[in-house]
Amino acid sequence: MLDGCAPWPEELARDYVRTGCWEARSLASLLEERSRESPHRACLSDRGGELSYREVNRLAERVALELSACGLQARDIVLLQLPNVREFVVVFFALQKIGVIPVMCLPAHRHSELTYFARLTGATAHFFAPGFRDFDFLAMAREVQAGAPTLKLLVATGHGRESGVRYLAPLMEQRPAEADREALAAGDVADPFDVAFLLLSGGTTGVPKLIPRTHADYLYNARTCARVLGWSRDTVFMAALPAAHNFALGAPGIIATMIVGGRVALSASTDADEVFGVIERHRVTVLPATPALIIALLNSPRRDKYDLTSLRQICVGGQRMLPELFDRVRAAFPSAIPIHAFGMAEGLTNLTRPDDPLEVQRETQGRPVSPSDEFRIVDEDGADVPVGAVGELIARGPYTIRGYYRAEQHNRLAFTTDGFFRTGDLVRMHPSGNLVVDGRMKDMINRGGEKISAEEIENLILSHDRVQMVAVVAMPDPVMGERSCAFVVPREGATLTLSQLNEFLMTKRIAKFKLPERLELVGAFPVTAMGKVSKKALREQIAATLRMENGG
Ligand code: OOB
Repeated sequence: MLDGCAPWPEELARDYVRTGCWEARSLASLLEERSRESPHRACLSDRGGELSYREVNRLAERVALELSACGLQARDIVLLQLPNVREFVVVFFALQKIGVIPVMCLPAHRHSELTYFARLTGATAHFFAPGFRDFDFLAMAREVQAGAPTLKLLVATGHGRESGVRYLAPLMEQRPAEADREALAAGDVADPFDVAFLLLSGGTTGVPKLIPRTHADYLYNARTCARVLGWSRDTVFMAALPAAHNFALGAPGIIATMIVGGRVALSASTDADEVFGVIERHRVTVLPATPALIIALLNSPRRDKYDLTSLRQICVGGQRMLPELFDRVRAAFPSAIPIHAFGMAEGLTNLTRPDDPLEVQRETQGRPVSPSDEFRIVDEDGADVPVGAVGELIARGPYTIRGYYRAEQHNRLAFTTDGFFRTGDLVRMHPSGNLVVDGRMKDMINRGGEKISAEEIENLILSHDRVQMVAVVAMPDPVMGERSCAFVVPREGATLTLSQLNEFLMTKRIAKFKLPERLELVGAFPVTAMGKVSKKALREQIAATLRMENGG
């Protein structure tokens, strides 16, 4: 396995192969097979139009050959930072064809995160969309490159003439020699049981962690999701959430759609009108969404202007969907079933089933998709809690990782000695056997499905010269679920405003969604019996303040 990754124990790996969970096929072979079997079937659409499976495969071949010619080699690691446009899928599969491992960055990531990923992995290339959302990704890419000299190659979408940058549009227009295409197809370089890409963890520590996912484990994860949801060639899956995120990529996602030979509709925007327009135009059947996106769609006054009757499943995940929201979704989209998706980039995917009793669909966050998933609900000592009681969910199985990439020390905390991943989620078992998410132990803020590590932001705030102590906690929000609030004990005689704090944080060049949205200056922090800062008390304090401000 890739250096810095923890493999599954050998005996178990053999078992996963024997029982058919893991197949000896790569992600590249998935697209090649579909392209052979159903060359003319529609595979992918974005604003630029529609592409068949064969067209996507051809484009990926061209890009793969050019990237090889630029010096990219099997097992190189690269930063893939593309929005939901066709190039995302084309480049992803081009990299797979030549065995190159992408780090699945989000368009929201900035210098700090990207430089860190590049240095940790020794990444050799950075793929980006120069003008996406009016941000100068090229200038950022150059700065990141200056701080991480392994980044030899910058690759941008579109056409252009900037020096030192390769542009994808002309690469995608190349007509490679037949012999080169054949050699590429024949020489599938990837080991199906090795790492195909690195996902990003929501992160509960000072720095985001990288999650190595193998071809076999990911294809199994996606295939099982598709089976549980009853998908077929008629499935039209819409990706409006970032395609690089596990929910939209493969759990269930784009890969699951390609496994069943369905169609993917990409939207680079989550604006309600855009989303509705794509659903109507492409007769979308499955929409994955966070509760925050669903609320925005429900609140849009323009919903009635569109024909949304093609929708069959609205998968809601990333954050808990409350039963009341479930009811609103059902009422607003009568042709669709709301599905709870409680997943994590580390692996374990829980889904409610379309044939679960209504009450179970409404009140639970689903159950693991595979019979080979093992999970336990444990107390602080690692003992199983009584059935129905709340405890931490820990999990292992054929698609749940055994360790983060190059994070040995952290892995000792994040995994049990017998290989269970500690999810940090507090759950209980519903009488139906499904899980209900009840809270979490991990120190993070879940802002509309986007995860913010409290420790990461606290470390940055602590470097401000007016700050003596800081604690970042979640405050409740009716749309986002949570937003982040920074409690600060200022230095003697100093004062600080939220905008001063955020101006300072922006100089640290981090993703904007991580900025605190409220600052509370206090004289001291409440502490626990152990003398630690009580984040629980701070969360309660800010929740009470908000209740008071909103008139009780
Ligand atoms: C998904 O993946 P991540 O890696 O961004 O975040 C995982 C964490 C979970 O550990 C849990 O704390 C929270 O996000 N979460 C949910 C949830 N879905 C995720 N909490 C309550 N209810 C839910 N339905 O967020 C993700 C990956 C694949 C599919 C869906 C979501």
